[in-house]
Amino acid sequence: MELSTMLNMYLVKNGVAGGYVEAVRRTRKIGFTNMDLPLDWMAKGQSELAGDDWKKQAEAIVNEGAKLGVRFPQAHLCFAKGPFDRIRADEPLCEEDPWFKECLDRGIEICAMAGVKWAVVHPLSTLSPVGFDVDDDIAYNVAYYTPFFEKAGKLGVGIAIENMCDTSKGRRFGVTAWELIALMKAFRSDNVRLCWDFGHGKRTYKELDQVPSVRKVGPYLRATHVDDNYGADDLHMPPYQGKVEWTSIMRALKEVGYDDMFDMETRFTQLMPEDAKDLSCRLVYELGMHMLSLVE
Ligand SMILES: [Mn+2]
Repeated sequence: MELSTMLNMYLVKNGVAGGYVEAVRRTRKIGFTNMDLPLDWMAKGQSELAGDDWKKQAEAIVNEGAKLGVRFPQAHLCFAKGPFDRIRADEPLCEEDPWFKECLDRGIEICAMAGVKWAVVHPLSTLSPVGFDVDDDIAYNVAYYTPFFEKAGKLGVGIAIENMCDTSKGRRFGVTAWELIALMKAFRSDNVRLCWDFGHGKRTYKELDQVPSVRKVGPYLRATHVDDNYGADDLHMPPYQGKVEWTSIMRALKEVGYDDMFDMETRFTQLMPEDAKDLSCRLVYELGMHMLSLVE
């Protein structure tokens, strides 16, 4: 298991993303050598990857990484709006919007350019009239994602499907270990595996323990999202700031033989002045290294 971090700590300023090369440089300066490329911003029209010269821009990011000895083992592909935030699937930022599909496809190509091993996607939820029908949800995901996942496979990019969480608005698909494993198996491909977001796990299990689920997905786990919260809002705070059960999670990751990235997915720096971001990023780096030292 190695430490990595998503680039958002520097990439996002006041909620607006842009400047990947600068974010890579600053994140490297703190000590990180493994980075997670957030390729979801372009769907919102944000970042230099949203323009027509995206390939040139992506090359600049990859070249900067190579120059600094940085690897990009994990990435975020774009994710569609949740089922309760939309009426139709072809709304902007939803899976049937042609621009969204273009961004998903573009993201896969950028992952191939950057040597990404596991690109993370969110499960989709249907707007099925039956409601909460897991068979329907699995069929919907397989029909939608198969061409994208096959393209990723041909380019050598693995896909890791991430656990979601229910919200106050209602139940969604892809929340439990059981649902994720059933969905993964429906793709019938070694190139499709799982990502566990411990913050989403806390919001799902609340005062209950998410660790049995971490163990259950363990054999299929190829990516992680490390973030903390109090069991309600999706705060993406650094570990030990909230209620996530880190001590038993680290033990479980070791026991299942997890051997990919321990990937920091924090977003608490977005409103900070730039110099405070360096202090905060350093905190995340040191915390991550400390946590990994516990399971060496
Ligand atoms: Mn996540």
